[in-house]
Amino acid sequence: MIRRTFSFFTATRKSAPLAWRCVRMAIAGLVIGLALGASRAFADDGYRLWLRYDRIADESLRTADAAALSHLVLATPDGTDSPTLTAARNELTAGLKGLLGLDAKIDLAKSTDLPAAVGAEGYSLHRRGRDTVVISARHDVGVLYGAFALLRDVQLQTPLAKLDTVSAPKISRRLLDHWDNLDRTIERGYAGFSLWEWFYLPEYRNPRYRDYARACASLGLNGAVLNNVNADSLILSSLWLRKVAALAEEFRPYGIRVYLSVRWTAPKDLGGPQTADPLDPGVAAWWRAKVDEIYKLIPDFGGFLVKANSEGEPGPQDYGRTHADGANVLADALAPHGGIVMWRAFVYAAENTTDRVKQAYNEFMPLDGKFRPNVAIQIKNGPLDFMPREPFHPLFGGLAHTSAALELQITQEYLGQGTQLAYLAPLWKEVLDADTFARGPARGELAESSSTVGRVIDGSIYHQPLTVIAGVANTGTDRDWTGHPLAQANWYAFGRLAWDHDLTAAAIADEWTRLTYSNDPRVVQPVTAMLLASRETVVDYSMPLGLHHLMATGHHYGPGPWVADLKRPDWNPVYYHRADENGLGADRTVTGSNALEQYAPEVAKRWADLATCPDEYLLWFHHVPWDYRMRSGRTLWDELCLHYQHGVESVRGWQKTWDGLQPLIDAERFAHVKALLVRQESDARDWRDACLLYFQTFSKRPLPAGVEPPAHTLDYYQAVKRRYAPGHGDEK
Ligand code: BDP
Repeated sequence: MIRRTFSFFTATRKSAPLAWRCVRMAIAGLVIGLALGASRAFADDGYRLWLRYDRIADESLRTADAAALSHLVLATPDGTDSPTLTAARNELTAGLKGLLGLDAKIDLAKSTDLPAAVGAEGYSLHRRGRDTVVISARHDVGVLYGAFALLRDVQLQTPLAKLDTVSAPKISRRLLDHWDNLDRTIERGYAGFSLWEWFYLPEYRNPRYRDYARACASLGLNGAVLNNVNADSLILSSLWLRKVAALAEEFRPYGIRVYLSVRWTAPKDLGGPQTADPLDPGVAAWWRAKVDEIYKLIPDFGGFLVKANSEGEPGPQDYGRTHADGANVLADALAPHGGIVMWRAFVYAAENTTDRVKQAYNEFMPLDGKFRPNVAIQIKNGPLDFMPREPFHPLFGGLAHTSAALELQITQEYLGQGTQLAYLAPLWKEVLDADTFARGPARGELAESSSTVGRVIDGSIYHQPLTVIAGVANTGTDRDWTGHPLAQANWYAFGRLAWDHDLTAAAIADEWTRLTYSNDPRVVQPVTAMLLASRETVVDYSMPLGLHHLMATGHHYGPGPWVADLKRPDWNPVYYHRADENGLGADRTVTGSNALEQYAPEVAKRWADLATCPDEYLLWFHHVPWDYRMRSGRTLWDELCLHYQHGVESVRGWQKTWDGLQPLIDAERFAHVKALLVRQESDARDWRDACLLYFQTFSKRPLPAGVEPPAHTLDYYQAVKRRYAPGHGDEK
């Protein structure tokens, strides 16, 4: 059509009368406009995430699926209807209509003979006869999860002939933590503003709240902490609790419970007792009354998340009390209602001169066993702070009498934020699959890799009753929810791993790509290859070989390895890389801070020895001479340079791959990702050049062959300011 119009347009010869030429040009313009408008209608803005339900093109597959699914039975022990079952029915109706053009008959029934493996939240999916599929569960929410799983199978074009699945989550609390402020900015949020429109609540409820809950439920997530860990006490005021209750109501049909971050001084801040000492009876009574008020409004309220005595936030230590004293006063108030406390282990203190990565372990290990059973200690995956790579946190496996919850970061604070592609499932799997060598009661004769972080947090090792996994959300008001179209994969992967941490990063990438883009192998293969390589690529061009925290100030976006002027020593990159004329890296062996002593002897021994320490953790644990011979046979300096170069080249490779996908991907998402990759390539070069020029002032060695010379001088990179980067503060 556009082609014909074009020839119509070019056929306008000079000799034609001017008026006639104008008419023809106007018609041509109109037709081109209509054609573009029509193609626009088919563009995909990403809002539908992985729940697209577009018609399956293959007719024989459609017919086979439609025959198998013409009758659906949703079975629970009492067989009665509920808002959650209505949500399941709506999903199945819309999904099957969209994917197959099918109007399925959906009935409710009583479930009988449920397999034990279904557990409290799982589901069983099986065929009955030729045309019926039964989704059964112990609770309605299990049916909802089963409905999403069935639709996923249809979307993935999995043959339904042998459908017979039982699936249940390994971890019971699977949460998104929103670092959303009440003014709707988001700490480390790169996809617009907060989804929660506080000012308009509780009266006006944006329909997007349901869409959010639905997306979470499709992955099996079951909770959301609504506000920033650097919390504002206002959230606990009676007015704001009504707003929270409205959100809870919107989320409830999808099985999402709400939780709140609380500020330790809330009793004082909200006009209660003029102290926040956890052992003060007035304070305990205030918390009890506040919790009772919350449960009156929100009967299924989940509990509290607390950041205390960390980065300037108040906490029980301000009153000479311990983290356990603090956590327990909240836990006692919540216990009668079934609520929990997630007490964060992300603590470090300015006045403490111990290596920062050791501080949380030192503080919490002496308290092991002193927390109430409804308290989980929420621990970031590594001992520092969501770096592109860290060894696992030694509290995993260390804490034996306390629930250890895993906190991951979905928002890419230190991995290119909303601008760069970094699929994080490989990072999370590295942690989940790391062997802690924990000596829990279950360890006995267990083989190596049986005490992984995954098995510690799911309760297999120490049998703690409370199991929690939380991901710091990457969602916001951007139309596609996550800013970078491919960052949706991180939300998806977090949810899938929260349900089952034994899934592989590759399997999840494959699923997500097929659901979100296409089942066409010409799309699936290259997109999953990019996703799977991306985290390591970001490591390569920013912080390879165990380097960490080389960030410029404020935004955590670009390089600043030279920064040495921040008020706390442990906020400065120089504190972490320790570059000098002898070499590079932090010595955390016995000759240095001995952070290694916090790990089980099997782990410590492996990482302490240069011969067995993996390259990935080398500069995390060792200060290594510039001429040290790496496994590759190259010197440390040459190896370092080549990692940076390799990172840049990988991004260039993706640019070519992505360009090749143009005919297969809708124009809108294609163009968006293409533009972001241009930016990523340029950012990768900045990282490489800035870091190598700076480290070269110590190594005094030339760049090895194959590494491109930097585009500018070190002074240039040191003067670069990245003003108003989204997510936090400003680098003046
Ligand atoms: C750091 C973030 C900071 C958070 C803090 C935390 O830079 O904004 O408040 O973690 O987790 O990664 O409390």
